[in-house]
Amino acid sequence: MSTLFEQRLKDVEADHFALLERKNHPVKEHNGIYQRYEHPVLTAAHTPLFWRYDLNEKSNPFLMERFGINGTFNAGAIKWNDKYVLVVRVEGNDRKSFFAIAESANGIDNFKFWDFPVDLPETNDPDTNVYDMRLTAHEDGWIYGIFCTERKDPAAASGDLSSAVAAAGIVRTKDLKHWERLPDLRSKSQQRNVVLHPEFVDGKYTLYTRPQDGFIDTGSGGGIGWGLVDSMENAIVYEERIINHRYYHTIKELKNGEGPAPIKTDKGWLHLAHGVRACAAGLRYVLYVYLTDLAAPEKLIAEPAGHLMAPMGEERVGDVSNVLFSNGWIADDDGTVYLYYASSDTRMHVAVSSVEKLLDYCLSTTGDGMRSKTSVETLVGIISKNLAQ
Ligand code: M1P
Repeated sequence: MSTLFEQRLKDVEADHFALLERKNHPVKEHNGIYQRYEHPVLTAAHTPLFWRYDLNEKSNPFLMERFGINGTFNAGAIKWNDKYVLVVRVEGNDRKSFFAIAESANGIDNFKFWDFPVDLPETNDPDTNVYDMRLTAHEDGWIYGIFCTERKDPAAASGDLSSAVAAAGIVRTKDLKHWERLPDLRSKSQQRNVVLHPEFVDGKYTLYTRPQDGFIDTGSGGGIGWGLVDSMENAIVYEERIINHRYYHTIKELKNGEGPAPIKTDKGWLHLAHGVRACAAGLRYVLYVYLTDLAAPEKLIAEPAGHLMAPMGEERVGDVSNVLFSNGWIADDDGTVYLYYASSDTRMHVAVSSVEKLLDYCLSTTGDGMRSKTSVETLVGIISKNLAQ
């Protein structure tokens, strides 16, 4: 007769195997811009069993989880050795996030985690929590990872165990295995959602920033900023200019932030970002795109009104509900774009589009006129054109 351990192991292994081998199929969606897929590409249940369980019957007779995983989300992305590779924010039940790499041959299913999480070096001021890495294959030959590093606010009143300070941590690698930690970005304010532009601009490294007054509130700062930096080994942003603003009564009236590094196209730099507004249900995070000038990437060319993607169905529910967030996408040589997005700080999904479609969306969708009247004018223009045909 088999033991409880053996029975459970068989069951757990069978379910894990089935999950990792499961095929993903496009769902019927009619917007014409992108294609969602039926299943999330990564969930907590995708993490290896040998992370979560002690697989020795003697020391774990009930086959209990010894290291619980709460979520797998907000992943950076890169094509590497012909594989679609995600640097995933894995959050344990202990609320600490760390990075782990998962790869897939086709970008839409069968993602598998590498055996060990990323060995992320610390600075002299250890991070309490690290998350949301943006990857940039820079023209200087390095792959940079910029992430949020969070530490307790040293100025917090005694008894305040929530106030934190957010800054941009920086690592670089040539093989995704060995990561060199560089000093954190220095700037005037706290930072989250910092992203490195892939090319030099005026001979300098260029960062998309998100200056913020506090840990949560962007306050008088806010908007997606742009700052030039002399060296990534001692990165200091002296001046930040807001290049993508927040506006009253829009999807980004409360805050916004750059997503992954922008994609270079013949019509300009294609950007993906998140916008946040407050409502009775709390904060609502959606994804939007905008296009900037090829020669002057800080200059806005086009920005369709409203969101590209908003949470729907099961995406709306999770650890932090009503959130879509993206910090990774991959553009293949044939122009296919794999947009990796997380829902509700819980799981990872993919939506597939193309550079051509996203450019058409950007350039042919009317921008936000900021009033109900202007929205109706846009709609009437479409109706009249269609009915006249
Ligand atoms: O919980 C939603 C998101 O909140 C933060 O994003 P932002 O800085 O724009 O508010 C981040 O903590 C992000 O990780 C999280 O998904």
